[in-house]
Amino acid sequence: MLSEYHRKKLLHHFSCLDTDNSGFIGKEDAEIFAERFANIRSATLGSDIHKDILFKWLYVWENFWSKADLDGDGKVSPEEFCQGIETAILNPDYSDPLIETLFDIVDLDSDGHISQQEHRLFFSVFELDAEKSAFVFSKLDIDQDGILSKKEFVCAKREFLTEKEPGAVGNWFWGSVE
Ligand SMILES: [Ca+2]
Ligand SMILES: [Ca+2]
Ligand SMILES: [Ca+2]
Repeated sequence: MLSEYHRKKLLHHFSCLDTDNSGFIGKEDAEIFAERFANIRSATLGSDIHKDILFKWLYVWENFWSKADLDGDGKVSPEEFCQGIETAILNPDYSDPLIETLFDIVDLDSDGHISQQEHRLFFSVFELDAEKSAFVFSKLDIDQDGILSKKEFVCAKREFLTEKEPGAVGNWFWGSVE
């Protein structure tokens, strides 16, 4: 059973991913994220850059998100989403299968870490409060060196999914849960 806070956090995450506000996560949401990430890289639709990003997002949809579609209607409901994550994190060795892809997408200049500017753009793509980006960034930047290393990014995202109660740094990964 998910704690009340955990459930609230996952539902917040769900609403970030359901970017067309259909009430479900679907392939369309993956396509929208690909388009937005192409836009911030000034890549036109249909360009190689857009195709590459779209490929990554469709990979995420087909191999991970859609796996939570228990009733097979082609879309993931909030209940299916919470249940999918709850089941996945029961494994004590749970490692986030999306993290590599997400890190690659967010690391716009491919220099191996996330800058503050990249983080702000990441928040804008997910329609999270850009004002909050600097605050969240400083929370996640554990060693305070002004960049998010892959390790800092990975740990925070993992904590977001697995931590049951408020207080963990990673709970901030997708902005304010409130
Ligand atoms: Ca479904
Ligand atoms: Ca970077
Ligand atoms: Ca850092």
